[in-house]
Amino acid sequence: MPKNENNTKIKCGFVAVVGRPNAGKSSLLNWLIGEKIAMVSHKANATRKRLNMIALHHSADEPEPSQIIFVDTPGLHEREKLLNKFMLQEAMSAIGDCDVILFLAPITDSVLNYKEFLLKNVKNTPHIVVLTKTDFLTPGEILTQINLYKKFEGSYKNIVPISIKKGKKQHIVLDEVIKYLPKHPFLFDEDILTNQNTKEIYKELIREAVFENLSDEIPYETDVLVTQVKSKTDSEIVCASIIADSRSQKGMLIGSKATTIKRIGISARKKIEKLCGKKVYTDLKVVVKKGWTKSAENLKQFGYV
Ligand SMILES: Nc1nc2c(ncn2[C@@H]2O[C@H](COP(=O)(O)OP(=O)(O)OP(=O)(O)O)[C@@H](O)[C@H]2O)c(=O)[nH]1
Ligand SMILES: [Mg+2]
Repeated sequence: MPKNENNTKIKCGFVAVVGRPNAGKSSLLNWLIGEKIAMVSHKANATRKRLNMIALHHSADEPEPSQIIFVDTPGLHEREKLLNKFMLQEAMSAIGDCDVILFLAPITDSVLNYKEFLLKNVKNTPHIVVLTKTDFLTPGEILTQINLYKKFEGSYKNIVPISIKKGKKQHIVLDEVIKYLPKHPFLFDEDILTNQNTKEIYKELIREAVFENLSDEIPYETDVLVTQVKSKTDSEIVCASIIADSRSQKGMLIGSKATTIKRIGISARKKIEKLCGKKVYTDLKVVVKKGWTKSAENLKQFGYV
């Protein structure tokens, strides 16, 4: 249990990280906590479910370290499919149930997305605007973009332009977040990076491998169910089913002479090995569940409750 229950100077709280699909939310969180836990893709709508990622940070302005529980969320978007409705609901729940919000938008975006977010933040929770991917613009262009947000001054606490590709400036985001956290004992042990269970984390890494190895709609109609993780001292065996929406998608996931499924397996294995630091063996099979993205029962079975 956390050891700081009687220390009234300690800060700890939940920080929802929200923004449109592909804004760079999951990348920013992996970068902030220094470990690849959340799946990332150049394809939009990669994250489907909330994921807590926990940082312990000692800001120079604070007497004690603080515990920040970041909540990664699916991108804010509207679509008809039940899975997409679930995804939006996940993001909206995080907005409604946190102490601070990081609103992320690529620096090149129009401010329209921010205006829409303000309407969604009905509790008026303190928020910081994080303008991502600044490596795409020159310093002058960055200033011009920041100025577009200035007409909303008074709505946000601060604007932080950031690129995860340039330098190690994590403390700029972390110091800013801590200012608005409540005084509260730590909710998790100090060395924990996430409270997500192993199967869920491996699921995301295998999904990332699927996103990397297949094009078009297939990744969006695919999910992963980790059925078993056999953990030994120096190795892990990860058994998982890749769920496809049709027989033809199953064929494409497997590929000619099983080349695609082998590629997915190798890519997933490397990602999991990097995280757990052990030798990993993956055992993947493809299962067809027609219409799963529209079936409440299937969604529940795959963890989207
Ligand atoms: N050049 C550049 N690319 C970035 C930066 N941050 C993120 N990206 C890229 O942006 C793409 C989307 O990143 P994600 O972290 O998956 O975005 P997301 O907001 O979590 O997306 P969803 O989960 O789909 O909502 C990936 O290809 C990242 O590599 C950055 O600072 N600079
Ligand atoms: Mg994401």
